[in-house]
Amino acid sequence: MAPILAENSKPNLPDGDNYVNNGFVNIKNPHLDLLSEDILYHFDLGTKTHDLPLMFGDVKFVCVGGSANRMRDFAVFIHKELGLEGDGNSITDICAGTDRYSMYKVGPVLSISHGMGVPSISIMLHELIKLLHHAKCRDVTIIRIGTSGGIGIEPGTVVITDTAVDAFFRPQFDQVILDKVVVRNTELHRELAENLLQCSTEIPDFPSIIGHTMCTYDFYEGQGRLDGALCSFSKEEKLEYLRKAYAAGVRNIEMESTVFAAMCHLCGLKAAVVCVTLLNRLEGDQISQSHNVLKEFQTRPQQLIAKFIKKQLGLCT
Ligand code: R2B
Ligand code: URA
Repeated sequence: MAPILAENSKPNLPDGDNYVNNGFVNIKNPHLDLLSEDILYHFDLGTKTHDLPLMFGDVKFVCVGGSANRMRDFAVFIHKELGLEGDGNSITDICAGTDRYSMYKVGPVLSISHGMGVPSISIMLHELIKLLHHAKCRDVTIIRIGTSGGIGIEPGTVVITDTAVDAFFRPQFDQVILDKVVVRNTELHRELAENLLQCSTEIPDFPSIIGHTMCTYDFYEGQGRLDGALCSFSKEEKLEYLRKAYAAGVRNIEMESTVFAAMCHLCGLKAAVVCVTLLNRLEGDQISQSHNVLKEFQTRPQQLIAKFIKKQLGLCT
């Protein structure tokens, strides 16, 4: 069995505060200084080929989400919401040289897709955090906007995550490094979550709540679904598990929040997770709402984040 190590989640800052490093991200890799060039391979960007401070130095908000189309839609939406000049539809994909991720910049907002699951978002986050470092960005807030399965709540509810938990309801992310398991803290920024909940009270069109979000490594067996290609448990066992999750404070299930929370926390990025629920998992497994309903649901986290960003920029009260 691999040794299990608990990682000190605090960076080596004098006052031990993760979020104090003159607002810069905390890169924790001494080897990076030895590179003559850093190639952000999956973004098709690099420190020698691109002027990263010029391209990204003014970024204050990074919004990440699974689908490339949704993150493009968000870029167009936030362009309109911020009242920026020009046609939002002419926004171009900064990562057009690769089809791994898409990235759009709209004023101080960066909108990036991360694909599905922990490995995909983790690769994106390594390169994004290095990008923010190379670009000398300061005081950046990062928010994952996504979809999820709800537990015991009305479909269409937006869940603002207070703590990301694993499939055993533990607030931790187990990162395998060489032949060891390193346990990382999945704390999210409490004040940011409360701030987002406060913003949500000003959007009466849909319910928003704060709760724990469970992150799994799979959509089917990993989330207790009965409708995958493989299933070895009964409906009663599934419901018992989901009810246990509910009792532990879990209100929704998705596939990226623990690694997102862990990496952002270690690097001192203020981070939040805001996901809409597409169904109530106590009622079923299949996502059977109409295309139009699902499309509208997916705009909900975007509406909330747009309101938050506008408030932060002093564009609304
Ligand atoms: C939510 O939805 C995706 C699976 O359908 C996954 O990326 C997630 O976290
Ligand atoms: N995304 C998930 O990971 N699970 C769901 O049930 C719905 C969306």
